[in-house]
Amino acid sequence: MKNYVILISGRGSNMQALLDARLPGTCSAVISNRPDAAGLAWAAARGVPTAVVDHKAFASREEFDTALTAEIERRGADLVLLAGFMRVLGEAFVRRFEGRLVNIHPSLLPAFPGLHTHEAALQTGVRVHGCTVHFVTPALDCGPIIVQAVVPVLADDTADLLGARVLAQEHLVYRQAAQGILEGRCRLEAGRVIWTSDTTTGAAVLRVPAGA
Ligand code: NHR
Ligand code: GAR
Repeated sequence: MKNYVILISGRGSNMQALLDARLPGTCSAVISNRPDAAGLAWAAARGVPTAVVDHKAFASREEFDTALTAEIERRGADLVLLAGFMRVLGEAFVRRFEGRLVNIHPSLLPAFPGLHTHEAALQTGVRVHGCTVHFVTPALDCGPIIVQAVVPVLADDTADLLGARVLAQEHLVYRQAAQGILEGRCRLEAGRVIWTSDTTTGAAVLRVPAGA
């Protein structure tokens, strides 16, 4: 069985969805850069080891990245899943975990990288929005795409309503991506995502919920 770690900064609903999915692997730790992240208590209550690497305790981003690397490697992780993790990671960190470092981003990349994606989608007036699971590369929110889900943008949407619609899909596609990687059906090869076996059809990697 492979080991994976989940990196969080806050609520941890994506972390919960991953842990509830009973993935084919062992979660060796949930690690937060914020000591007060609500997700830590939930993971601990489930018997999952937790750790904090507080970014405020380090003088530079590089030192934080080094401490985070040490914590992850101490847990022996084959896969690192960013789940609402809010610190930009440096090139050395990303290179070290290349091909086994994955993020979920709350927009249909390459649209709306960065923060406040639901506000940006409403502001821009797009009719579809969604989320993206991608391998992490040094360039923020630009890595090779594993799976996406779309949702409609509705007439009376607020950022909260739209965000909740996206979040429900995040929980589904993140477990799909993590399962594929842990089972060896999805991998990064020469900067492209290769899905094998039953997931080679478009339907498997683009999730369109009923009503979208
Ligand atoms: N690191 C790299 N190198 N590449 C990516 O693609 C990354 C990454 C680190 C995190 C998640 C990402 C997202 O899905 C992610 C992808 C944080 C920020 C940010 O600006 C931007 C994007 C993402 C995560 N963070 C501020 C910072 O100064 C802090 C904001 C805060 O603490 O609230 O690091 O959107
Ligand atoms: C999720 O919507 C996730 O996609 C997003 O933050 C939320 C975290 O929720 N991630 C980012 O914006 C990364 N910059 P969660 O803690 O309940 O999973």
